[in-house]
Amino acid sequence: MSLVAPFETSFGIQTERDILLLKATTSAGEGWGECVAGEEPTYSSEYVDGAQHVLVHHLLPRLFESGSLVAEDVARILRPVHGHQMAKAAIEMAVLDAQLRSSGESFGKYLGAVMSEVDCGVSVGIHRTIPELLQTVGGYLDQGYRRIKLKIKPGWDVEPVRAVRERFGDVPLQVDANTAYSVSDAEHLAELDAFDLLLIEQPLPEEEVLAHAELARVVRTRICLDESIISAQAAADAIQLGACQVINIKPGRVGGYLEARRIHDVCASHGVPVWMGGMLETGLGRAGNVAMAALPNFTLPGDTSASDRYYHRDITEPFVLREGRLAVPAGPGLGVTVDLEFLDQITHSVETVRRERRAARAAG
Ligand code: NPQ
Ligand code: MG
Repeated sequence: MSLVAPFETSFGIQTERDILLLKATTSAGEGWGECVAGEEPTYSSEYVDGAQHVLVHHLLPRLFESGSLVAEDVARILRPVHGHQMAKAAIEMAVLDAQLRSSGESFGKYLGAVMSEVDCGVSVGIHRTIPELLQTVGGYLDQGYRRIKLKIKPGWDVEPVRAVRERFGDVPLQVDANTAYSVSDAEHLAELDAFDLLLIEQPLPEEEVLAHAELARVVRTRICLDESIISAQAAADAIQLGACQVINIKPGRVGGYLEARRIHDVCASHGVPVWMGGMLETGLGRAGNVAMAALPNFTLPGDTSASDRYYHRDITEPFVLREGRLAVPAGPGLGVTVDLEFLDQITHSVETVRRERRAARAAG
Protein backbone atom coordinates (compact mmCIF):
# COMPACT_ATOMS: atom_id res chain seq x y z
CA MET A 1 0.00 0.00 0.00
CA SER A 2 1.55 3.32 -1.01
CA LEU A 3 1.50 6.05 1.61
CA VAL A 4 -0.20 9.40 0.88
CA ALA A 5 3.15 11.08 1.62
CA PRO A 6 6.64 9.82 2.51
CA PHE A 7 7.06 9.28 6.27
CA GLU A 8 10.61 9.91 7.54
CA THR A 9 11.85 8.80 10.95
CA SER A 10 15.32 8.56 12.49
CA PHE A 11 15.44 4.99 11.11
CA GLY A 12 14.54 5.68 7.49
CA ILE A 13 11.97 6.90 4.98
CA GLN A 14 8.80 4.92 4.25
CA THR A 15 6.99 5.50 0.98
CA GLU A 16 4.87 2.36 1.11
CA ARG A 17 3.93 -0.50 3.43
CA ASP A 18 4.21 -4.16 2.47
CA ILE A 19 1.76 -5.64 4.95
CA LEU A 20 1.36 -9.25 6.05
CA LEU A 21 -2.24 -10.11 6.88
CA LEU A 22 -3.29 -13.40 8.39
CA LYS A 23 -6.74 -14.85 7.84
CA ALA A 24 -7.63 -17.60 10.32
CA THR A 25 -10.21 -20.09 9.14
CA THR A 26 -11.52 -21.89 12.21
CA SER A 27 -14.45 -24.09 13.19
CA ALA A 28 -15.96 -20.94 14.74
CA GLY A 29 -15.55 -18.87 11.57
CA GLU A 30 -13.01 -16.49 10.07
CA GLY A 31 -10.84 -13.88 11.74
CA TRP A 32 -8.23 -11.37 10.56
CA GLY A 33 -4.84 -10.53 12.01
CA GLU A 34 -2.38 -7.86 10.90
CA CYS A 35 1.36 -8.14 11.37
CA VAL A 36 2.87 -4.71 12.04
CA ALA A 37 6.45 -5.62 11.04
CA GLY A 38 8.03 -3.27 8.49
CA GLU A 39 9.86 -4.34 5.35
CA GLU A 40 13.25 -3.89 6.99
CA PRO A 41 14.37 -4.67 10.57
CA THR A 42 15.04 -0.98 11.36
CA TYR A 43 12.34 -0.18 13.94
CA SER A 44 12.95 -3.48 15.76
CA SER A 45 14.56 -6.80 14.82
CA GLU A 46 11.37 -8.03 13.16
CA TYR A 47 10.63 -7.60 9.45
CA VAL A 48 7.79 -8.79 7.30
CA ASP A 49 9.49 -11.63 5.39
CA GLY A 50 11.02 -12.91 8.63
CA ALA A 51 7.62 -12.77 10.29
CA GLN A 52 6.07 -14.77 7.45
CA HIS A 53 8.84 -17.36 7.73
CA VAL A 54 8.54 -17.82 11.48
CA LEU A 55 4.75 -17.96 11.21
CA VAL A 56 4.78 -20.67 8.56
CA HIS A 57 7.67 -22.76 9.87
CA HIS A 58 7.59 -22.35 13.64
CA LEU A 59 4.44 -20.74 15.00
CA LEU A 60 1.53 -22.14 13.00
CA PRO A 61 2.80 -25.76 13.26
CA ARG A 62 2.81 -25.45 17.08
CA LEU A 63 -0.65 -23.98 17.04
CA PHE A 64 -1.99 -26.75 14.81
CA GLU A 65 -0.41 -29.45 16.99
CA SER A 66 -2.28 -28.19 20.02
CA GLY A 67 -5.68 -29.08 18.55
CA SER A 68 -8.61 -27.04 19.80
CA LEU A 69 -7.73 -23.61 21.11
CA VAL A 70 -8.98 -20.18 22.10
CA ALA A 71 -7.17 -16.84 21.78
CA GLU A 72 -6.33 -16.94 25.48
CA ASP A 73 -4.17 -20.06 24.82
CA VAL A 74 -2.15 -18.68 21.90
CA ALA A 75 0.65 -16.92 23.84
CA ARG A 76 1.25 -19.98 26.06
CA ILE A 77 1.41 -22.35 23.09
CA LEU A 78 3.87 -20.09 21.26
CA ARG A 79 6.04 -19.31 24.33
CA PRO A 80 8.74 -21.91 23.44
CA VAL A 81 9.57 -19.73 20.40
CA HIS A 82 11.55 -16.73 21.69
CA GLY A 83 10.81 -13.21 20.48
CA HIS A 84 8.85 -12.64 17.26
CA GLN A 85 6.16 -10.69 19.10
CA MET A 86 4.80 -9.11 15.91
CA ALA A 87 4.32 -12.49 14.24
CA LYS A 88 2.75 -13.94 17.40
CA ALA A 89 0.47 -10.92 17.75
CA ALA A 90 -0.89 -11.43 14.23
CA ILE A 91 -1.96 -14.99 15.09
CA GLU A 92 -3.54 -14.09 18.40
CA MET A 93 -5.41 -11.19 16.78
CA ALA A 94 -6.83 -13.43 14.03
CA VAL A 95 -7.91 -16.13 16.48
CA LEU A 96 -9.46 -13.55 18.80
CA ASP A 97 -11.29 -11.91 15.89
CA ALA A 98 -12.71 -15.27 14.78
CA GLN A 99 -13.77 -16.07 18.33
CA LEU A 100 -15.45 -12.70 18.94
CA ARG A 101 -17.14 -12.53 15.52
CA SER A 102 -18.60 -15.92 16.35
CA SER A 103 -19.80 -14.94 19.84
CA GLY A 104 -21.02 -11.53 18.64
CA GLU A 105 -18.83 -9.53 21.03
CA SER A 106 -16.74 -6.54 19.93
CA PHE A 107 -12.99 -6.14 20.58
CA GLY A 108 -13.80 -3.09 22.69
CA LYS A 109 -16.30 -4.90 24.90
CA TYR A 110 -13.99 -7.90 25.28
CA LEU A 111 -10.91 -5.79 26.15
CA GLY A 112 -12.75 -3.56 28.62
CA ALA A 113 -13.36 -0.34 26.69
CA VAL A 114 -15.08 2.39 28.69
CA MET A 115 -15.42 4.98 25.91
CA SER A 116 -17.29 4.94 22.60
CA GLU A 117 -14.75 7.19 20.86
CA VAL A 118 -11.10 8.05 21.43
CA ASP A 119 -9.00 11.22 21.23
CA CYS A 120 -6.57 11.10 18.32
CA GLY A 121 -3.11 12.46 17.75
CA VAL A 122 -0.92 12.35 14.67
CA SER A 123 2.73 11.46 14.20
CA VAL A 124 4.54 13.93 11.94
CA GLY A 125 7.65 12.76 10.09
CA ILE A 126 10.97 14.54 9.76
CA HIS A 127 10.69 17.20 7.03
CA ARG A 128 13.29 18.79 4.75
CA THR A 129 12.64 22.31 6.02
CA ILE A 130 10.85 24.02 8.90
CA PRO A 131 8.35 25.88 6.63
CA GLU A 132 7.31 22.52 5.13
CA LEU A 133 6.92 21.05 8.62
CA LEU A 134 4.75 23.97 9.74
CA GLN A 135 2.52 23.55 6.70
CA THR A 136 2.02 19.84 7.47
CA VAL A 137 1.33 20.46 11.18
CA GLY A 138 -1.11 23.26 10.32
CA GLY A 139 -2.99 20.91 8.00
CA TYR A 140 -3.37 18.27 10.73
CA LEU A 141 -4.53 20.85 13.28
CA ASP A 142 -7.12 22.06 10.74
CA GLN A 143 -8.34 18.45 10.45
CA GLY A 144 -8.89 18.41 14.21
CA TYR A 145 -6.07 16.25 15.56
CA ARG A 146 -5.83 16.75 19.32
CA ARG A 147 -2.11 16.21 19.73
CA ILE A 148 0.96 16.54 17.52
CA LYS A 149 3.96 14.23 17.77
CA LEU A 150 7.12 15.32 15.99
CA LYS A 151 9.66 12.75 14.94
CA ILE A 152 13.12 13.97 15.99
CA LYS A 153 16.76 13.00 15.46
CA PRO A 154 20.10 14.69 16.19
CA GLY A 155 20.11 17.82 14.02
CA TRP A 156 16.28 17.95 13.83
CA ASP A 157 15.00 18.49 17.36
CA VAL A 158 15.07 21.80 19.25
CA GLU A 159 14.51 24.04 16.21
CA PRO A 160 11.44 22.23 14.79
CA VAL A 161 9.90 22.03 18.28
CA ARG A 162 10.55 25.76 18.84
CA ALA A 163 9.05 26.60 15.44
CA VAL A 164 5.87 24.57 16.07
CA ARG A 165 5.45 26.14 19.53
CA GLU A 166 5.95 29.65 18.14
CA ARG A 167 3.48 29.15 15.28
CA PHE A 168 0.77 27.06 16.96
CA GLY A 169 0.91 28.12 20.63
CA ASP A 170 0.10 25.66 23.39
CA VAL A 171 -1.15 22.76 21.23
CA PRO A 172 -0.50 19.39 22.97
CA LEU A 173 2.95 18.45 21.64
CA GLN A 174 5.37 15.55 22.11
CA VAL A 175 8.45 14.14 20.35
CA ASP A 176 9.66 10.66 19.35
CA ALA A 177 13.36 9.88 18.74
CA ASN A 178 13.06 6.15 17.92
CA THR A 179 16.33 5.43 19.84
CA ALA A 180 18.43 8.03 17.95
CA TYR A 181 20.28 9.56 20.95
CA SER A 182 22.80 8.47 23.57
CA VAL A 183 22.84 9.27 27.29
CA SER A 184 25.69 11.73 26.62
CA ASP A 185 23.06 13.86 24.79
CA ALA A 186 21.24 14.43 28.10
CA GLU A 187 22.08 18.14 28.38
CA HIS A 188 21.04 18.72 24.78
CA LEU A 189 17.72 16.88 25.26
CA ALA A 190 17.12 18.98 28.39
CA GLU A 191 16.86 22.01 26.06
CA LEU A 192 13.46 20.56 25.10
CA ASP A 193 12.27 21.24 28.68
CA ALA A 194 11.67 24.86 27.63
CA PHE A 195 8.76 23.82 25.38
CA ASP A 196 6.39 22.14 27.82
CA LEU A 197 6.18 18.86 25.89
CA LEU A 198 3.84 16.07 27.02
CA LEU A 199 6.73 13.61 26.82
CA ILE A 200 9.92 12.52 25.03
CA GLU A 201 9.45 9.06 23.48
CA GLN A 202 12.26 6.47 23.35
CA PRO A 203 15.29 8.78 23.16
CA LEU A 204 17.84 5.95 23.77
CA PRO A 205 18.39 2.44 22.37
CA GLU A 206 15.88 -0.19 23.41
CA GLU A 207 18.26 -2.15 25.68
CA GLU A 208 19.36 0.98 27.56
CA VAL A 209 16.60 1.00 30.13
CA LEU A 210 18.83 2.07 33.03
CA ALA A 211 20.26 4.91 30.93
CA HIS A 212 16.70 6.22 30.49
CA ALA A 213 16.48 6.40 34.29
CA GLU A 214 19.73 8.41 34.34
CA LEU A 215 18.38 10.65 31.59
CA ALA A 216 15.19 11.20 33.56
CA ARG A 217 17.30 12.77 36.34
CA VAL A 218 18.66 15.41 33.90
CA VAL A 219 15.59 16.05 31.72
CA ARG A 220 12.43 17.42 33.39
CA THR A 221 10.10 16.40 30.53
CA ARG A 222 8.51 12.98 31.11
CA ILE A 223 10.23 10.04 29.42
CA CYS A 224 7.97 7.61 27.52
CA LEU A 225 9.21 4.22 26.37
CA ASP A 226 8.13 2.52 23.15
CA GLU A 227 10.74 0.09 21.69
CA SER A 228 12.02 -0.98 25.15
CA ILE A 229 8.61 -2.23 26.33
CA ILE A 230 8.28 -5.71 24.84
CA SER A 231 6.17 -7.27 27.64
CA ALA A 232 4.29 -6.55 30.87
CA GLN A 233 7.42 -7.68 32.76
CA ALA A 234 9.55 -5.15 30.86
CA ALA A 235 6.97 -2.46 31.66
CA ALA A 236 6.96 -3.29 35.38
CA ASP A 237 10.78 -3.32 35.48
CA ALA A 238 11.13 -0.02 33.59
CA ILE A 239 8.64 1.67 35.91
CA GLN A 240 10.39 0.36 39.02
CA LEU A 241 13.76 1.56 37.68
CA GLY A 242 12.38 5.05 37.08
CA ALA A 243 13.14 4.72 33.37
CA CYS A 244 9.76 6.04 32.21
CA GLN A 245 6.80 8.05 33.46
CA VAL A 246 4.55 7.19 30.48
CA ILE A 247 4.30 4.12 28.22
CA ASN A 248 3.37 3.80 24.53
CA ILE A 249 1.48 0.53 24.03
CA LYS A 250 1.61 -1.18 20.64
CA PRO A 251 -0.13 -4.56 20.68
CA GLY A 252 2.08 -5.80 17.82
CA ARG A 253 5.32 -4.97 19.64
CA VAL A 254 4.32 -6.92 22.78
CA GLY A 255 2.87 -10.11 21.24
CA GLY A 256 -0.79 -9.15 21.02
CA TYR A 257 -3.80 -7.45 22.56
CA LEU A 258 -3.85 -9.69 25.64
CA GLU A 259 -0.29 -8.81 26.68
CA ALA A 260 -1.05 -5.19 25.77
CA ARG A 261 -3.98 -5.26 28.20
CA ARG A 262 -1.68 -6.63 30.94
CA ILE A 263 0.67 -3.68 30.31
CA HIS A 264 -2.29 -1.31 30.55
CA ASP A 265 -3.19 -2.89 33.91
CA VAL A 266 0.40 -2.85 35.29
CA CYS A 267 0.70 0.82 34.34
CA ALA A 268 -2.69 1.66 35.87
CA SER A 269 -1.70 0.02 39.15
CA HIS A 270 1.48 2.16 39.24
CA GLY A 271 -0.29 5.38 38.23
CA VAL A 272 1.56 5.47 34.91
CA PRO A 273 -0.56 6.78 32.00
CA VAL A 274 -0.46 4.99 28.65
CA TRP A 275 -1.38 5.84 25.05
CA MET A 276 -1.93 3.77 21.92
CA GLY A 277 0.94 3.72 19.44
CA GLY A 278 0.64 3.21 15.71
CA MET A 279 2.47 1.21 13.04
CA LEU A 280 0.79 2.56 9.89
CA GLU A 281 -1.85 -0.14 10.18
CA THR A 282 -4.66 -0.86 7.73
CA GLY A 283 -8.25 -0.62 8.93
CA LEU A 284 -7.86 -4.04 10.57
CA GLY A 285 -5.04 -3.10 12.94
CA ARG A 286 -6.55 0.35 13.36
CA ALA A 287 -9.87 -1.20 14.48
CA GLY A 288 -8.18 -3.23 17.22
CA ASN A 289 -6.03 -0.30 18.31
CA VAL A 290 -8.95 2.13 18.52
CA ALA A 291 -10.90 -0.44 20.58
CA MET A 292 -8.02 -0.88 23.01
CA ALA A 293 -7.41 2.89 23.23
CA ALA A 294 -10.87 3.12 24.84
CA LEU A 295 -9.61 1.39 28.02
CA PRO A 296 -9.55 3.64 31.11
CA ASN A 297 -5.78 4.18 31.52
CA PHE A 298 -5.34 5.38 27.91
CA THR A 299 -5.47 8.96 29.12
CA LEU A 300 -3.28 10.56 26.43
CA PRO A 301 -4.28 10.84 22.73
CA GLY A 302 -2.82 8.00 20.66
CA ASP A 303 -1.19 7.67 17.25
CA THR A 304 -4.61 6.35 16.23
CA SER A 305 -4.91 8.61 13.22
CA ALA A 306 -7.63 8.45 10.57
CA SER A 307 -7.12 6.07 7.64
CA ASP A 308 -6.48 9.01 5.26
CA ARG A 309 -3.41 10.07 7.30
CA TYR A 310 -1.66 7.14 5.63
CA TYR A 311 -3.73 5.68 2.78
CA HIS A 312 -5.84 7.04 -0.08
CA ARG A 313 -7.88 3.87 0.03
CA ASP A 314 -8.02 1.43 2.97
CA ILE A 315 -8.83 -2.28 2.80
CA THR A 316 -11.77 -1.78 5.21
CA GLU A 317 -14.28 1.01 5.57
CA PRO A 318 -12.08 4.00 6.48
CA PHE A 319 -11.70 5.43 9.97
CA VAL A 320 -12.77 9.08 9.68
CA LEU A 321 -11.84 11.78 12.20
CA ARG A 322 -14.81 13.52 13.85
CA GLU A 323 -13.88 16.45 16.10
CA GLY A 324 -10.45 14.93 16.60
CA ARG A 325 -11.83 11.55 17.61
CA LEU A 326 -12.39 8.12 16.09
CA ALA A 327 -15.38 5.95 16.93
CA VAL A 328 -14.72 2.61 18.59
CA PRO A 329 -16.16 -0.12 16.32
CA ALA A 330 -19.16 -1.76 17.99
CA GLY A 331 -19.78 -4.75 15.68
CA PRO A 332 -18.64 -8.32 16.38
CA GLY A 333 -14.89 -8.91 16.54
CA LEU A 334 -12.86 -6.10 14.97
CA GLY A 335 -16.15 -4.71 13.70
CA VAL A 336 -14.83 -3.82 10.24
CA THR A 337 -15.28 -5.60 6.90
CA VAL A 338 -12.43 -6.33 4.52
CA ASP A 339 -12.99 -5.13 0.95
CA LEU A 340 -11.99 -8.49 -0.54
CA GLU A 341 -12.06 -7.29 -4.14
CA PHE A 342 -9.69 -4.39 -3.41
CA LEU A 343 -7.51 -6.58 -1.20
CA ASP A 344 -7.21 -9.10 -4.02
CA GLN A 345 -6.15 -6.34 -6.45
CA ILE A 346 -3.26 -5.20 -4.24
CA THR A 347 -2.17 -8.61 -2.93
CA HIS A 348 1.13 -9.82 -4.39
CA SER A 349 1.32 -13.21 -2.74
CA VAL A 350 -0.81 -15.61 -0.73
CA GLU A 351 0.44 -18.58 1.25
CA THR A 352 -1.97 -21.14 2.71
CA VAL A 353 -0.92 -23.15 5.74
CA ARG A 354 -3.26 -25.95 6.70
CA ARG A 355 -3.57 -28.07 9.75
CA GLU A 356 -2.70 -31.63 8.80
CA ARG A 357 -5.78 -33.76 9.25
CA ARG A 358 -5.60 -37.28 10.67
CA ALA A 359 -7.24 -38.71 7.58
CA ALA A 360 -4.63 -37.03 5.40
CA ARG A 361 -1.80 -38.37 7.57
CA ALA A 362 -3.24 -41.89 7.49
CA ALA A 363 -3.57 -41.74 3.72
CA GLY A 364 -0.14 -40.26 3.11
C1 NPQ B 1 6.66 4.90 16.54
N1 NPQ B 1 5.00 4.93 14.67
O1 NPQ B 1 5.90 5.33 17.36
C2 NPQ B 1 6.22 4.37 15.18
C3 NPQ B 1 7.33 4.28 14.27
C4 NPQ B 1 7.12 3.60 12.97
C5 NPQ B 1 3.24 6.38 13.91
O2 NPQ B 1 5.29 7.16 14.65
C6 NPQ B 1 6.85 0.54 9.04
C7 NPQ B 1 6.93 -0.26 10.14
C8 NPQ B 1 6.81 1.89 9.19
C9 NPQ B 1 7.03 0.30 11.39
C10 NPQ B 1 6.91 3.83 10.62
C11 NPQ B 1 4.61 6.19 14.44
C12 NPQ B 1 6.90 2.46 10.45
C13 NPQ B 1 7.01 1.65 11.55
C14 NPQ B 1 7.01 4.38 11.88
C15 NPQ B 1 7.12 2.24 12.81
O3 NPQ B 1 7.83 4.80 16.85
MG1 MG C 1 7.71 5.47 18.88
